[in-house]
Amino acid sequence: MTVRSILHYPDPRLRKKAQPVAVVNDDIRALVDDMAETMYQAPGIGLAAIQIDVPKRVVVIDCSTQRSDLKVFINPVITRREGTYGIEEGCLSVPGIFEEVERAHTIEVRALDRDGKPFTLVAHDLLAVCIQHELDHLDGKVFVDYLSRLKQQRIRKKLEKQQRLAI
Ligand code: GNR
Ligand code: NI
Repeated sequence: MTVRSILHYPDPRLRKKAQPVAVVNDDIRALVDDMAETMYQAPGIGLAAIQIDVPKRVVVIDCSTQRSDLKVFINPVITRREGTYGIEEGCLSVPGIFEEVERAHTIEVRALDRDGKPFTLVAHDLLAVCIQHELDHLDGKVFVDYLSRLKQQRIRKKLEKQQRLAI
């Protein structure tokens, strides 16, 4: 298992549309393990493969306070959305920025697990928000895309400056 480096907004690689996984094999399980280690080390409550520059439809999430409930979603699809809900979101690819985004309160998601077995999950609240946030990443979308142009511009300038100073 390896901690991988996370791409930062506005890196154009975060804009790629991730491709479906054809077969859940040992290579995919190794990717899942690296993603989990990267997420826990960050620390974050979710990570999409695109954030470590792997444009595949793979997501890991652990919203539990004990950090002991790893959920793996391969080729996830949201099949039902109900209600509205919003919390201040953050993103490991947009460090230091927290803004509320409107999401569905309850969702039903279908995906494959790390053994390639299909499952359906109904999620509410934080877990539902996290799943929607991660599925956006798979389509090249970042939570700041929901904010005003002015806020997006400020965030881009701030992060570009941080990245210049970090080199
Ligand atoms: O660690 C994370 N926290 C978070 C908080 C509120 C809403 C969504 C998230 S996901 C984020 C990790 C991340 O960037 N996943 O893509
Ligand atoms: Ni994110």
